[in-house]
Amino acid sequence: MNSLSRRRFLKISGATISAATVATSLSSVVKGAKKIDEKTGKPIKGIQKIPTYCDVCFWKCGAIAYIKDGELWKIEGNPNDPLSNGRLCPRGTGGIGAHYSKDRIKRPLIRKNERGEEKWVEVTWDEALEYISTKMNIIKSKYGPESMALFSHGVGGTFLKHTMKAYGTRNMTAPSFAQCRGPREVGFEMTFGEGVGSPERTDIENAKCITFIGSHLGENMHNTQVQELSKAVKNKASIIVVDPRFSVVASKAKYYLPIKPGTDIALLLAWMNVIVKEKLYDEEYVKKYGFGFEQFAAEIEDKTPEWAYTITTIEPDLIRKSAREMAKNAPSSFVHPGRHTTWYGDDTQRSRAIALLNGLLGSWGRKGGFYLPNSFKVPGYSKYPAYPKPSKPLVHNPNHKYPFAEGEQLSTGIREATITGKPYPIKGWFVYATNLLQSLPNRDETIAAIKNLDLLVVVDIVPSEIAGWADVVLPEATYLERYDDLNTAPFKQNFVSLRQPVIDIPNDQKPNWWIAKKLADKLGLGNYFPWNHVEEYLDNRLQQANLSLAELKKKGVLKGAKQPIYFDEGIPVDFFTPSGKIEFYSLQLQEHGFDPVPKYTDHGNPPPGYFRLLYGRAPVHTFSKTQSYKFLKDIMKENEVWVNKDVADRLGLKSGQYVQLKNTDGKTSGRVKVRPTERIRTDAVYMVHGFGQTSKDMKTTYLKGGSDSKLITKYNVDPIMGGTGMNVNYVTFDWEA
Ligand code: MGD
Ligand code: SF4
Repeated sequence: MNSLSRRRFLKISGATISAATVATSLSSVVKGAKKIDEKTGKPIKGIQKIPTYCDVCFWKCGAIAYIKDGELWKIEGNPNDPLSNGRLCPRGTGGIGAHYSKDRIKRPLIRKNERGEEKWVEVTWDEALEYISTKMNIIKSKYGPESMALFSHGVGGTFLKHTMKAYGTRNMTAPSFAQCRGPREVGFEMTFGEGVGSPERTDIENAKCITFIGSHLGENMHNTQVQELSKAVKNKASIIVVDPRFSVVASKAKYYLPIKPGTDIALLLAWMNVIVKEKLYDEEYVKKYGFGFEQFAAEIEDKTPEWAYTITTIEPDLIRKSAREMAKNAPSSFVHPGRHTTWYGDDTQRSRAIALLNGLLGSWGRKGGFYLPNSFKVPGYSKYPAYPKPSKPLVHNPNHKYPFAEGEQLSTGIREATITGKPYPIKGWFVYATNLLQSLPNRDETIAAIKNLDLLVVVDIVPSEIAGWADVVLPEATYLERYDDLNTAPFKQNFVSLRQPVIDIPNDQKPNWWIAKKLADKLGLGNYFPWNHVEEYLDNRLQQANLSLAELKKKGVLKGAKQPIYFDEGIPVDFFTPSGKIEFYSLQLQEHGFDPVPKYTDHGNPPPGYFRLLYGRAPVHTFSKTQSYKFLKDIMKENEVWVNKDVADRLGLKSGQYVQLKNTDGKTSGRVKVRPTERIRTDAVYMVHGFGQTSKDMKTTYLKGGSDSKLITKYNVDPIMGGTGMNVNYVTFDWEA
């Protein structure tokens, strides 16, 4: 790819992506399946356009796949889809790499040697499912069905969840709560009575001022939000960015605050201090909808910018100016809630401070702030039998140790139960589309848990690191080759969209619905799948909403009538908190022994010679998922470690030189290139997550770049909801790389 086409590829515009570039590189590199005409038995001639929705991340943008002479050619945004507006992000456009990945698993595998040795025998589907069901039946009779747990990330897990519930367990989790957005959801729920949800309900396009706290939109590429952000920038919205690293969005900022890592709560308190003291908040809104404002104001009385300066290193003048800027533009001014919010272990309180600041700005329910989303009502499948009731409680949070961890289950809680055997033993893990060695902190704990299992099944498309530890690996068809459940995510505009196969399955891979159904048959639970093909399931759901699968297959997305999304448009003002108001002072937190108004906690400094390890996203990759995808791999095949230029000079580190990072527990990252830059503070280093993969069968990704996950041995657990703060590790440069 020459530099011009590469630049064009990176631009978020399906329409501008060079189809010629995509097609030429593709045909010369790898072959996928051909779409065969059932009548002639030959590849279908000409171009077919098939709508579906993307799965390269969890945003679920509507897309159109192009099939040329029977081969998957390219994928663009579906112009009718409200999430993509006809454009995919670079990862979505590179999604065809999932189908063409050279590393794909072709047939089911059963482990030959010890766990983790990655030695397999290929088996038939019948043999693999027979093996799994036999083990699951033994676990059920010895320990009870609750001793099986499901780790599942993404919509593809829907049918496996159904099988697991029919089998008798409810221990089910994803890393997207305790390792990602959990604290944010809980912090906002405690304040406004509702979480932020996904897609986030931020009205970026209509905002006059947007404040980002470590949220690096543009590198963290959530398509709709990035499109809206470019509109907001074009409309001259003020951008305020708080980040120890000069991120891409910082380059658009009117005010950039290079904060000392771990001190954001102090800054948030100081901003609120300025806004309250200078009476810049929305008095009418706070009076009408707020609870406990006086007590809140008293708590932040002494949290002046001068106080915050000594903690955050941000000049008081900059704190005041940026606070006034956000207040001046209110209520079309909001502080972005972020997404990956598990940083230091007091993350619910930081998220609550963000929510409180938004409360002062009056942005909840307002245009240019947080809208109130709608979702398309499509009932569930109508003919399922009732599930058996588990006789044991969930294992993830025994005795409500984390009192506000009740919405979703804690992945690390299930891992802990597997290690300790308490409150009861967990003996089987079914892992769907989540690479737990990359996503859970402290690998040694994950491996210790795996060693206690009688059964580990992994469903993946490639031999990922977690697959390397499995007893059975089940190869799934990619999202381009299968149906999944409908997408009716709450958004500004209600809609329903369909994922459907756009190309044939190349080998003996199977879609998740087939795996779930066949496993249920083997377990004697076939009555839980009264449909023969997933199309019947989808049609049943759609018909109940007076829609048809045939129509959705043609269009990919169907939209409902526009509905109001702001308080000003007549939406009833409801806050589902105990007081029915925005809780500036939280009695429920107080009752559980937590601070009713967030307080700043010191998170320490790196020891001499060490740096705080920060990590994040790149626009062309999703976690550890896309590193083997053609095109995406070519654009970014390894990550780099960002280090301040002065520090690099002092340490004699050269640009592009390979080093290894070592943390205070002696764990190393693998080889990673140095990127000296002025764009990061001297006390931190930064790398993109998902690289440095150690699965030997992943020929394209093996030991490419450094792994942040291997360095995350320490984590601070959030006492409110059990999230794992992972920005608490310090690293130094290991010269022997
Ligand atoms: P990935 O690491 O991308 O995400 O954590 P995960 O959900 O574990 O792993 C996805 C797995 O799914 C890969 O093995 C991939 O090959 C497989 N896969 C891809 N497509 C398919 C498919 O179609 N079918 C099946 N069956 N499998 C498929 C994400 C989680 O990680 C999240 S949400 C966050 S925000 C956290 N981020 C994060 C971080 O930034 N740094 C560190 N160190 N840890 C983190 N943990 C969290
Ligand atoms: Fe796909 Fe990008 Fe949309 Fe995610 S944001 S669903 S990767 S197009």
